[in-house]
Amino acid sequence: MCDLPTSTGAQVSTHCPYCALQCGTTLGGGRRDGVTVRPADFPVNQGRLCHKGWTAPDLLTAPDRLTQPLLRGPDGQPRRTSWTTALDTVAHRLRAIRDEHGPDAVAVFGGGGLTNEKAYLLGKFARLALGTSQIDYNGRFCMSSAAAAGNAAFGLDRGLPFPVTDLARAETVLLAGANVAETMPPLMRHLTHAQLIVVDPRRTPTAERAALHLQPAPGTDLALALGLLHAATVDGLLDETYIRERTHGFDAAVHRALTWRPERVEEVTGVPAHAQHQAVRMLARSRGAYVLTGRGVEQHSTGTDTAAALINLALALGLPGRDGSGYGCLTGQGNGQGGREHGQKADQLPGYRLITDPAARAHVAGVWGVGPDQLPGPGRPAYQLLDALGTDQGPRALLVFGSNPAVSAPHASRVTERLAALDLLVVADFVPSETARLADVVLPVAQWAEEEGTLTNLEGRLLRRRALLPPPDGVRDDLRVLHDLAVRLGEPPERYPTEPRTVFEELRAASRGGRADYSGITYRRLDDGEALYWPCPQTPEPHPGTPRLFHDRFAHPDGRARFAEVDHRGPAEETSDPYPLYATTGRVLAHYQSGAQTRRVGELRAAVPEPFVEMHPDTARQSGLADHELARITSARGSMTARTRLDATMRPDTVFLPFHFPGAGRANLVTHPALDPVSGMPEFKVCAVRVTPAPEQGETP
Ligand SMILES: Nc1nc2c(c(=O)[nH]1)N[C@H]1C(S)=C(S)[C@@H](COP(=O)(O)OP(=O)(O)OC[C@H]3O[C@@H](n4cnc5c(=O)[nH]c(N)nc54)[C@H](O)[C@@H]3O)O[C@H]1N2
Ligand SMILES: Nc1nc2c(c(=O)[nH]1)N[C@H]1C(S)=C(S)[C@@H](COP(=O)(O)OP(=O)(O)OC[C@H]3O[C@@H](n4cnc5c(=O)[nH]c(N)nc54)[C@H](O)[C@@H]3O)O[C@H]1N2
Ligand code: SF4
Ligand SMILES: [Mo]
Repeated sequence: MCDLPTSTGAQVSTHCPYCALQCGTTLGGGRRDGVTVRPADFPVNQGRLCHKGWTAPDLLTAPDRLTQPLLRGPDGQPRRTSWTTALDTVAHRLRAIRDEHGPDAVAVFGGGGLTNEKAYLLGKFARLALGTSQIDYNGRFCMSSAAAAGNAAFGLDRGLPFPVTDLARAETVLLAGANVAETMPPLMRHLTHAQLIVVDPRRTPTAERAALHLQPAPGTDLALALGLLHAATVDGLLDETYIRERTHGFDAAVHRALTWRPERVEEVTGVPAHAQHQAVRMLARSRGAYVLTGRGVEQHSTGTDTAAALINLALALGLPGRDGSGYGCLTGQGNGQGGREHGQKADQLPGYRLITDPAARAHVAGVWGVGPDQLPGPGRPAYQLLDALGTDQGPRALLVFGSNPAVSAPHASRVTERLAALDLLVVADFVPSETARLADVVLPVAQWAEEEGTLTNLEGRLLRRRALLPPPDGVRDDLRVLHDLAVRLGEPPERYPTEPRTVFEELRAASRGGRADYSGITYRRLDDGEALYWPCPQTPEPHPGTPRLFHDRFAHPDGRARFAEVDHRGPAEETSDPYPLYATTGRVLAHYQSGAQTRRVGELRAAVPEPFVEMHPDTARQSGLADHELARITSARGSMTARTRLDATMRPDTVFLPFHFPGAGRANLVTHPALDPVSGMPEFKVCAVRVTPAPEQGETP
C-alpha cells in the first residue's frame, strides 16, 4: 500500500498520537524550530487530518511538560527529584506493601494509547515483577461491550474485520451511537457515497449527513435493535440462505424480537415505527451494507446485549463476512485494538488469550521462562479495581500508565477519593494530568514523536510509530521505566527489554497460536511498507496477514456465527421527580478523552475552552436558564457545572455533556457506575439528572 519511506533526513513517517484511525503523518522540523506535521497519503486518511492531528506537535512542547520525576514530601508537596531517588522510593514502598499485605495489594492501570510493546511489557511486569492479578486498563471503559459481543457471535473480536477503504463501496451504512464526523473526521471520506442511517439521541454533525436519523432516548437501543430485527422478519427481508448456512441460534433470537413490534419499540425509544421499517429496508435492499457501532450504544449496563442485538440484525440480513458488506465496531484509542490483545486486561494473556486457560498459561509462561504456577489468576475489571483501592480488601498501591481516571472514570468523586486513600500512587505521564496531581510519585515519560513502537489500528492493521526526536533531557520512555523498576524489584534485567524491537520479538512469540497471532509480523516487514493485518502467523512463506475476516468461515470451531438470545432492559437509572432529565456524555471534535493532552494545545483550548451542557431551549427555559448561562447538573452521585448551549434539535428529555474537562466541570461527577454484567462497562451514556441555574463565580475550570 502507500506507506511512505521510513525516514528521509529530518522527515519521519509515523501516525497521529490520538485516535484509533491512526492517520498517517509525516513529521519534520525539530524541537528548537518547531515540529511540523503533514498528512500522509495513507489509506485511512488519504491526505487528511482532523484539528487534533494538525495540532499534535504542540503537545511536545507543552509549557508544563514533565521533565523531572516528582516525589511528594512529608509536607504533602510534590518536589522534583532524581530518577534514582524516585525509582528507589517506588521499589522500596512496593516491596513493603507487598510484604505486609501480599502481592495483590499492588495494582496496575494501563491504557489503550500505549504501544503494543508497552501494553505487553506492562502486563508481564504486573504478573511477574509484582506478582499481582490486579491489572486492568481504560479500554474496559471503551471497547469491552463490543468485544464481548463480537467474541460470542464471531468467535473473534477485531473491531473492523475489514479495511476502512471497503466502506467506500457501501450503499448503506448504519452508524449506531457513533459520531464519526467529530470523532474520526477523515473516516467520513470513505462514507461519501453511502446513504447513512445514524442512530443518536442528538442531531450530531454525523447525523446532519444522514439520509435517515433515528433519535432514540438514551439507553433504549436494545429495544430499537430488537424492533429492527422484528421489522426485517415481518417485512420478508431476512437472508434465509445465509442464516441457514452460516449461523446458529436464529430461532431463539427472533423469538425474543417478535415480542418487540415496531409500535411497541416506538413507545420505548421514541423512534417512529415507519422509520424502523425504512431503516431495515435501506439495509436489506442495498448491494453493500454495513452496521457499525460506537460508544453511544456500547457504554451502557446493557452494552454487550445491545451490541449483540445489532449483530443479530446484521446476521439476519446476511452482512458479516460477505464481500462489500459487514459488521464492525469503531475502536477508539490509538491502540485500542492492540491494547486489548496483549495482556493488560484483568483476564488476559498476550495473543488475546485467557488467563484462566491452562494451555494459554503454559504457552506464555514458557515464553517468559517461568512455571505456569507463577502466573496469577484474573484480577478485577477496571471500575471494580478503582472502587476497591485503599479499602480493606483492595490494593494499597497503584501504578498508572496511560490513563487519567480522576477525570474519565465514572462516579469520579468516588474514584478520586479511592485514589487519595492509597498508600502509594505512582503515575507515569508526560503532563501533570489530574491523576498525576494526586500521585505520590510522578515519572516523566516520552511522547509519541520521541519513541518507536507499533500500534494496531481500528482495522486490525499493524502500524509503526517512529521517533523524530529524542525525548527531552530527564525524560525516560515507559519501557525503560518498567525495566528500571523490575530490576529494583529483583527481576533479571533481560526479562524487561528496553528496545521496542526486542519487546516486539518476544510479543510475537507470546502471541503465536493465540487468537491475535502477530508471530508472522516483523519490524522489517512493516518498515518495508507491507500492510499487515492480524492474524498473521509465522509460516514457511511469509503470511500475507488477514485484511478481511470471516469470508469463508467465522472463528467458532464449526465456522458458524452465533445469534444471541437477548431481550430489552432499560437503563440502570430512570428519570424521576428529583432527576427528570436524561444526561448522556461523549466527545467534541477539538478535545481528546480526559482532555489532559488537548487542553494543553492552545488552538484546541480556544475552540472549546470550557465545559458545556447541550440542551433544548424549552428544557432550558423550564430549568430557568438561557443560552450561555452557568448551570448545575445534579444526579444522585453528585453535581457538576457547565455553560448552557441551546440546540433546538436536542430531545427535550436529554442533555449532553462532554467529558473532557476537569474539576467541577467533570461530567463523570454525575455518571452512574452501574456495570454491564458481562463486560464490566460502566453506564457512561445515560443517567438521570436535574439542571438548575448555578451562580456565576469567575472563571470555570
Ligand atoms: N474528538 C475526539 N475523537 C475521539 C476521541 C475523543 O475523545 N475526541 N476519543 C476516541 C475514543 S477513545 C473513542 S472510544 C471514540 C468514540 O467515538 P464515538 O463513539 O463516536 O464518540 P462518543 O461521543 O462517545 O459517542 C458517540 C455518540 O453516541 C451518542 N449517544 C449517547 N447516548 C446514546 C445512546 O443511548 N444511544 C445511541 N444510539 N447513541 C448515544 C452521543 O450523542 C454521541 O454523539 O472516539 C475516538 N475519537
Ligand atoms: N463520561 C464519560 N466518560 C468516559 C467516556 C465517555 O464517553 N463518557 N469514554 C471512556 C473511554 S471510551 C475512554 S477510552 C476513556 C479514556 O480516558 P483516559 O483513560 O483518561 O484517557 P486519556 O485522557 O487519553 O488519558 C491518557 C493519559 O495518559 C497519558 N499518556 C498518553 N500516552 C501515554 C503513554 O504512552 N505513556 C504514558 N505513561 N502515558 C501516556 C496522557 O497524557 C493522559 O494523561 O474515558 C472513558 N470515560
Ligand atoms: S482522526 Fe484521529 S488519528 Fe486522524 S488526525 Fe484526528 S485524532 Fe488523529
Ligand atoms: Mo475509548
